[in-house]
Amino acid sequence: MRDDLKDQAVYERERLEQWSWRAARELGVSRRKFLQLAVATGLATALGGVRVPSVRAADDPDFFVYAPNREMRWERMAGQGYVVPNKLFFVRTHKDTPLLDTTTWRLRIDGSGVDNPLALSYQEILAMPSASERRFIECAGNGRSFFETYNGQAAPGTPWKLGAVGVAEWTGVRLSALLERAGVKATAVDVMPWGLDSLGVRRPIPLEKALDDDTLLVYAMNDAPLPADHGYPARLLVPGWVGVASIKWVGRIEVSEQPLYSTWNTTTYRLFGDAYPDNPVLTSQQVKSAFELAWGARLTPGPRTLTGRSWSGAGSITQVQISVDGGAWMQARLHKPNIPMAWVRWSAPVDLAPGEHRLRARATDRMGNSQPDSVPFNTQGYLYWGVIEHPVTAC
Ligand SMILES: Nc1nc2c(c(=O)[nH]1)N[C@H]1C(S)=C(S)[C@@H](COP(=O)(O)O)O[C@H]1N2
Ligand SMILES: [Mo]
Repeated sequence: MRDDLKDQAVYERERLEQWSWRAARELGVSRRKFLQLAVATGLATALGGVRVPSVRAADDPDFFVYAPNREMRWERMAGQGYVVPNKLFFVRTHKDTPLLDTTTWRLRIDGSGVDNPLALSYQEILAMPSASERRFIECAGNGRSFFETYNGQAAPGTPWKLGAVGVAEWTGVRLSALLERAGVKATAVDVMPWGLDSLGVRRPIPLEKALDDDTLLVYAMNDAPLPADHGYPARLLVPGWVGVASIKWVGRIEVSEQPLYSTWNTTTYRLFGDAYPDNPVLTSQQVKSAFELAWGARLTPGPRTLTGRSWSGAGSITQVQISVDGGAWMQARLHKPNIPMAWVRWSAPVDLAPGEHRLRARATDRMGNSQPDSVPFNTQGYLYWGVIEHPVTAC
């Protein structure tokens, strides 16, 4: 008999450990690694990692729906401006969308890394100098379905094609200004925004990233108050990084002199698998390209202009090439603006004979990263950045 299991805290801790070890094992983490992570995180990490079933719900014509997630349809971006309208922007929510009331909502900033812990109201934040940035937010799992297509191995999770990305103009206050107000110490190392959703999704970023000029606490998206699904009343924008860093429904920002951990930087959002013995933690997104076409689009044969967009978490795009049916690579024309950590629109003329075709696009970014032909598998299906064959039919 384990009497101590009657103590609720002990019981809960033990069950969480059992549960999270099972989950970690399913994800291919070694026991040693798991224990290292568990020690590092005090097991507070065990919550989360809970997988929401990917049910293809309703027939919302604007999205591919994997409730509660919604994938943008790339064909809807043809002829759009630089940003994705809010009503077309993809949604990735681990569990639920909390409906928060700005009259009672507060943003707390606290932890060992600040001298003046504080709690700010919505009004107080709106009264601070604002900053606006056009940047992408992209899910680390964007492109996951292509591991099945090209590596013959499906990874669990939402089977996104390329529509779990979007650029918006985000408006809010610089996180650096908030941290300064809270008296951030020179000895602080990590900054962890906490979501007010029921899972309390949270993931730390290093202080250096938190202090970047374009890292924002956002309260408006394309000039409208942040929609509930995108984090109302406030979310983080962490440019270039995996989407999960851009925590929605933020209620607390913890600043610490010690490294911080949660399940979202230990058991998930790392690379696990044979090709990644060190299980690197995910930070920047890779370089990717997408055509503004439906998957399997039907096009009229003959000459036409193909359009698309390319982006990278490492900087602006320097070159995009396209190829039809495995033929020679041709330079696409890049259209301004070409904003780092956002995307560039491009176009290229083609002449399609009647029949089925495979379109490929590949981009290179300022750091010289160029989309590869293949990508090694990782068990959670993150960061598929290989060149994709987009099927179309001219008829
Ligand atoms: N609190 C909270 N923040 C979150 C999430 C979440 O489930 N809860 N999902 C993250 C993930 S995985 C992504 S990709 C982005 C998606 O942002 P969007 O739904 O506004 O497109 O939000 C991130 N922020
Ligand atoms: Mo994500």
